[in-house]
Amino acid sequence: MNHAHLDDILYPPIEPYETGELLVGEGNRVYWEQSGNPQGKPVVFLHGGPGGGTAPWHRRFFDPEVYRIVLFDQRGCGRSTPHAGDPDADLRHNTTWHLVADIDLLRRTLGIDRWMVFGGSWGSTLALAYAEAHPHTVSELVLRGIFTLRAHELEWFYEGGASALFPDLWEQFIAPIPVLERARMIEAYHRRLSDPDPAVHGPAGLAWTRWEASTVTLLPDAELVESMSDPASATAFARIENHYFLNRGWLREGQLIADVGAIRHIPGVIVQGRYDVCTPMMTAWDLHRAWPEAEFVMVPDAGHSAAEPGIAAALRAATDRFAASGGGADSE
Ligand code: STX
Repeated sequence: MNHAHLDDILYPPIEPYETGELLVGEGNRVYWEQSGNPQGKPVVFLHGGPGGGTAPWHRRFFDPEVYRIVLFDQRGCGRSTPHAGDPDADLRHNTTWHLVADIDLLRRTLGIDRWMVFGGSWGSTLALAYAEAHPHTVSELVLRGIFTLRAHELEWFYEGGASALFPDLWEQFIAPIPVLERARMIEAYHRRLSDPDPAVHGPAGLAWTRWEASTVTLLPDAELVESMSDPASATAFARIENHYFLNRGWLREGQLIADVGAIRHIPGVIVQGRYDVCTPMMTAWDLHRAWPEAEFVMVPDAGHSAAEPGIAAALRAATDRFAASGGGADSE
């Protein structure tokens, strides 16, 4: 993806000062890295998908003089192993609650008492799940493109709603699925994505992933679509997302918004693009109504991606504001 436009909005590119692998159980190794100020205010970045992985530009939302920036690739994707793109990938030990436990194990391994939790899209889902389970470890929440995995959110994107806006791309999304199976797209895709034969899971992974990559920006971003189109990462992204959505994230319907009382005391910012087609604003609005203490920032000319200029600016403003309010690794 081309991020030249972000040079005027985000912090300059930086490299990690430390990287490592966390053994989280069942043979899974989770890649993590730290950048910025080793004595700074800790923040953990939760990437999207699930299955998306982190990228170097994700470090750039945080002032490197102020923040101790922790990025990690969730189980099965990015630089974590085993990789869900492998033909015989086994996702039984990859659920929301495994990831929540992994986040807290990483926190304790790094010797951090409390950290800011920053997540967009699926990263916002995971941030809410983590914070509601471990509220005492979270100093602030910065959430973008709110997604809570309710049935109508999944139906909107995968069962026809968004086809009203992207009928041309929807045609490509449904192409690998025979007509008689199209009433239940998530299940139909699951059958193909779990097939070990690359001739079966390969085209399905590509079509699933390209549907999302082509609809997450306000205007088409060919480089984003290309960057997600290599077979291993497209398969991993599609398999992990589809597995989570088939299982409704192992959440009760509406759980993350219903349980927001556990985190309403935590300073929070909700950033949402008006023209977000992947995770439409209805969910951010429902969260805002349930959690009125959090600052709600609606960006009127943006879609879903964190790289949209208005979204990136709002996210940086949020981390800058919390940086100014202080708080090192051990402060309250
Ligand atoms: N998935 C939403 C999500 O987390 C339903 C997400 N959407 N697009 C992305 O992540 C990428 C930017 C990784 C394509």
